[in-house]
Amino acid sequence: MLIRFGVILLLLGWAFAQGQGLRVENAWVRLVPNQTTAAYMVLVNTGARPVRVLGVSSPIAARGELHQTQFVDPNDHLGMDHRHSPEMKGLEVTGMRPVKELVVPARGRLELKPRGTHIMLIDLRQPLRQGQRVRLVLRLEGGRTLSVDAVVRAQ
Ligand SMILES: [Cu+2]
Repeated sequence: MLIRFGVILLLLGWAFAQGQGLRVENAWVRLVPNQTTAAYMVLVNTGARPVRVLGVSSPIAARGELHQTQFVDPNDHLGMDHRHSPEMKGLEVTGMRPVKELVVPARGRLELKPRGTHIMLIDLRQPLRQGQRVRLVLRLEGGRTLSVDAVVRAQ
């Protein structure tokens, strides 16, 4: 009886850890003729703790990366970095760089979007098709994963 109870607790703990209160909305992959594309989504954390995304992979690509778009103010002669500025008007996209992790705040959300934080899918195995369903696997801290169903569209 005690053992059975223990097993149920373990299963509950596992189920809780799997979900961890993280959910994904509106996931999509940009339809491009290139070998590399980007994926966007809204990560919603209903849990009381921040959730860290440490990596991403997909069966359609050789490699996935977490990226941050970089901006520069053309009027700023020091070339100041505005990566985290909420006010991005007038700023020019100068490139992007891989980041080690994305943090979804407790009871908050993180939007991956064009000109912002995004997922890079590198070396696509096949050309993308409009409306195609693509699986993305987010690797979370603690060795957990979250499977995401994204749709391919032009924008
Ligand atoms: Cu990128």
